[in-house]
Amino acid sequence: MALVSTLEILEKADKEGYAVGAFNINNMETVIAIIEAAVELDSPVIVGVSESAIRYMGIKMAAGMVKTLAEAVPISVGLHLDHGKKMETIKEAVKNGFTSVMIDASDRPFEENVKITKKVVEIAHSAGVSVEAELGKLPGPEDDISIEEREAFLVNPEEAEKFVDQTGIDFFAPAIGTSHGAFKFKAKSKLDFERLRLVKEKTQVPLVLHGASSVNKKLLGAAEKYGLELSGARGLCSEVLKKAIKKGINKVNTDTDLRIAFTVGIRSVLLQEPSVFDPRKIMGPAMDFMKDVVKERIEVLGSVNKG
Ligand code: PGH
Ligand code: CA
Ligand code: ZN
Repeated sequence: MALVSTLEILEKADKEGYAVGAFNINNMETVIAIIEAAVELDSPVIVGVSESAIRYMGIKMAAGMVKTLAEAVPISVGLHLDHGKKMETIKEAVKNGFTSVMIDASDRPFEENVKITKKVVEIAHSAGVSVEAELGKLPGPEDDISIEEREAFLVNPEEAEKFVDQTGIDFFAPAIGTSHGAFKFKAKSKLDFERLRLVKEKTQVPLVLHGASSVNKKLLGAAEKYGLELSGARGLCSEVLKKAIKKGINKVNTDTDLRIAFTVGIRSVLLQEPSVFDPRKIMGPAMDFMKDVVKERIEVLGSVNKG
């Protein structure tokens, strides 16, 4: 079917108490892996395109691939601009049929973030496109900061309420303790659930969890097997993620797990079969590894048979 409104996908998830995966794409193989996995589990799915992915493949290529594939399958597929920073990219995404955009002005002071986000809401809503925005920061564990400093990075629930009211955004990404990349936690994964509960109570909109990759044992085992150096890598475990979904998370962003799976797939061929030089034989296993990741995620998120 044609692309489906991201807001519609998320409002249904909110009402029924599950989450939908938003998976970042970098090339055709990622798009196929994500959509095939979702089709096989009859799950809705959101395809995320970042500004750097747009620089890599062009917005027309990204949007074209997703739209073409979405039209050929029976599940709901949303197309989302992830971490939009520039007004120009927001406008391009709206023009190219994205069903939602994220404006990420979370590094600006509150009032400025409100002003920028309001402008994006005006542009996007006039084209029927929904909007995500973020408050707080996602630090890396490599940022050597104290617990108090880390707390200060997290979303303030009162501010979240004001922010959602004043901007009119459709879904909201609160910083509650995750970070982007393969090195999220020094020890066991941990989120600020009380903060999440308050944000949900005060905003009443679908909530988004960034930096949600699992970097799980299976991926790390495969990485080690094929010589991908990832020592010390740690992601969000599925129990913690499931609890976050119970408390109001409806969109779960995954990029790092797919990057690891892709690289592991490529390495497995190149290491084991030195005479292979057919790109399809190199990329094929990478797609299979990514499909596995997407399926595993969909099962944890509870969106099986909700397609
Ligand atoms: C993400 C992805 N994209 O917007 O938040 O996070 O690095 O955990 O995959 P990960
Ligand atoms: Ca940010
Ligand atoms: Zn993110």
